[in-house]
Amino acid sequence: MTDARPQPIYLADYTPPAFLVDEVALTFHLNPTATRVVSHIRFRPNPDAKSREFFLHGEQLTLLRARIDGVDITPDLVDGGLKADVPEAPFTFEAEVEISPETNTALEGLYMSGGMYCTQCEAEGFRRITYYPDRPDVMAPFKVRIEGSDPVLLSNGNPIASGDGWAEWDDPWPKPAYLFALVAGDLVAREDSFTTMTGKEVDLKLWVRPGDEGKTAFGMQALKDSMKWDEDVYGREYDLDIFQIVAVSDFNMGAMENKGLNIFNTSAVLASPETSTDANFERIEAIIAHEYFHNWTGNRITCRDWFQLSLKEGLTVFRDQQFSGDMRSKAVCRINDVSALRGRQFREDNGPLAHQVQPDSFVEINNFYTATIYEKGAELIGMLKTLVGDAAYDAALDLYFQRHDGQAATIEDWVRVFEDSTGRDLTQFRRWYKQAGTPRVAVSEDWADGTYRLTLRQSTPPTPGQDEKLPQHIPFAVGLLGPNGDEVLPTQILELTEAEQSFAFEGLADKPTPSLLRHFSAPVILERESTAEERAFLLAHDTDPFNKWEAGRTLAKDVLVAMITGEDAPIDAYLEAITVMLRDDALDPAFRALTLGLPGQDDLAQTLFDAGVTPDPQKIYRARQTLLQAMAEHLQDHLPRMMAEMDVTAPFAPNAEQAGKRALGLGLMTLLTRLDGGTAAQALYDRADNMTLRLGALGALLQAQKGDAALADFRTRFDGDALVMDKWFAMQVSHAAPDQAVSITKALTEDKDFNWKNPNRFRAVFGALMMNPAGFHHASGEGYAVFADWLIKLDPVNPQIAARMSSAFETWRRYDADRQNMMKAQIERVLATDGLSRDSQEMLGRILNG
Ligand code: B3K
Ligand code: ZN
Repeated sequence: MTDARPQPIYLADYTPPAFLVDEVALTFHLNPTATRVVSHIRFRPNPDAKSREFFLHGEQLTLLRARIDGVDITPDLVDGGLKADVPEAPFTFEAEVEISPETNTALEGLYMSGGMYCTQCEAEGFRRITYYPDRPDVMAPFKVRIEGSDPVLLSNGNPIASGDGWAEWDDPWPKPAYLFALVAGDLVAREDSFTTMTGKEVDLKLWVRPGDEGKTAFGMQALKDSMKWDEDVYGREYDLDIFQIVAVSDFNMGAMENKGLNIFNTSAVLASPETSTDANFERIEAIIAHEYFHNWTGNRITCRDWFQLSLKEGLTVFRDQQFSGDMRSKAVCRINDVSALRGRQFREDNGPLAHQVQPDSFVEINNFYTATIYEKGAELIGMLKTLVGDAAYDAALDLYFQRHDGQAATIEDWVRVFEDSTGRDLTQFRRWYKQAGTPRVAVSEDWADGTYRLTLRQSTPPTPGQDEKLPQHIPFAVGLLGPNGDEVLPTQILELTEAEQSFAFEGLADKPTPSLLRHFSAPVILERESTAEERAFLLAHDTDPFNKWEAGRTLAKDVLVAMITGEDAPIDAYLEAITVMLRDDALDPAFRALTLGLPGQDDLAQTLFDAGVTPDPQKIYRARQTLLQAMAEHLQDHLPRMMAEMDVTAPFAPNAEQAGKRALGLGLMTLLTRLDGGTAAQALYDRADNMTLRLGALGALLQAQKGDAALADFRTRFDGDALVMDKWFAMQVSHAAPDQAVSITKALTEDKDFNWKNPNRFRAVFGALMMNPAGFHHASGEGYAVFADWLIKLDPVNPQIAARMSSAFETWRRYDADRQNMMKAQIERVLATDGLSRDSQEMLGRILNG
């Protein structure tokens, strides 16, 4: 199954398809181990093609017969597909192949999940279903007939006809094969409908296994909200008679935007107060929106090739972030988005896996569904909007939809739309797509004669394969505050285009305090010396909510870094500032809850590394513990009253307002657990009637090493509910003390319910180990060894997940020589595994050599 030496594919080698497809008709005869797929494909030579070679992708297929224009042929079966001699004029290619969904553990192509058939074709899974030009620039309408014994038989588009044991579907919108979907199983639907902006009635169906019906109401509402929002904000109307979502237990990622038939990981759609946390509800709402929004940004306008992936993903993430901001609190959403960006994308961009938003080459495209393509891609859209302004952004999007509807487009097309509609030259802005790495912006300032001068210097460190970096076009939002905290200059967007540039603000009475990079207006790292007093001042007075939070975060970081490096830590200033902020009833509880959270261990490790200090994971862990203890003691007298105000036991509703109160209440309770030995947390656990409180209380108890009784209760209570049991697995590892994380991980892998072939369960345990840096990086090296053991075990079963999880090792060069050697040895051990997948070879090779 593996190439000895995986060969990269280059963007520069793109050539148009030799043949285009006008029509596809597929018939599926479903059978777990011997499904037959009969295809009729109408081809026509592409007038723009450079070659006339007829090649169809195909992998793991047994070809039973093939015909051209009704005449049997014997095609040339070659590596990765087939070749055949074909006429110069339009022709019909027919084939019958056999595939085995039941033994397909990679969960790509047609596979089975708990007895139900489902598909995942992005990026290159369709070639495991039948022979086809499996590339996104070949778009065609599909007709599908499904024959099988399951009661529910679904595919893309509109239902045409059905009878006992069969159903036919017609998708009139030309689509690339990666958007194909088929589902068959014993399913039940929550049904609803949506009337579009032009009065068309769309049937909505959310399909789940019998027994899960009670977890579908929230998802359906999120879908309707998304449909309405896309009409109101982007003028985008839905375009089929029916829109369906299916929940599947075994799924490699969150969800997939197949035309008219979205397939979702159960974790990304099923929700109920008893089984889902507020964070789950929020994520579900965002993913449903994301997949729905793809109908226009991804499906109607798709990508020419996979190097353009961010064209659909960056834009669609940006749109789902806008949606969440509108549905919830804009400020809190922005802070969460930036935290996720820094946690995952900055980590990627500053390590061996750094790559461009538009890469020049890849070995396995599945390895490029990354935080850089998605989240940095979304930041690029946000920067464009900031640079051109809201109205010009709307006009550009209108032009984009008008100009490229029905096309397989490129990132260049996208940027050109902005140039054409605004008249701006975006030559330099294009660098954001082609230059990897996180730019640093160093700030210096000068104050004289009523003029405040800000000097910004930008530089981007080298990344693998890209040593030279040029200045980026950075929208840099700035506001100025006077000595009494009033804003003397409201937000202005400075455009930083040179390596170094100065900006003067004249006519000021006093030296101002700058509020820099407001709203996090560009994905850069700001470098500026500051004092605890200035940070506390901004935390108290900044009118930009993002920077208000940022002031608290940087102050906490200064404190922690000083504690770790043995310098004077401004702990008191931090405790004072945070107390004032936490007690400020005028502030949204969700915002206060975020401010209560300390910078994570990985974030601190990167910060230390950037400052030339080798991070010690145990010291980082201890510093955080010490500061949390100090916070608990400092806030001691206020905790009961503040917690009572949050009224966490009010009847549950999954809205942002209540979620914010629960977040703050639980944050405070977790501090209280450090003082009361867990009494309050146990009481809350015992009376909790929703998962947010139950899990929050459990987490607090685990942290205090008092979680045994609650853990046992949790298991009994939710035995058999896979999604909740994922939490049971994850919590034990993520909250384990550093010395115990590995032994707990090992014990859990022996548990009868450790169904490791299920991606959610595997991630629950090993994703949690990644999230416990002090445990993973334990000096014994056992965290590395157990991780590598399981990558080796998973790789032949599900290479996509194995490759993705191997990023646990991406920060290996940050650490001391012992840890580096231990990690390197484990990476090499995995790489030396016989038959290692192309996916894992590429990832681990880049991690090792990048
Ligand atoms: N487009 C899919 C991701 C497919 C991943 C393939 N390895 C989900 C999304 O971004 O909406
Ligand atoms: Zn997407």
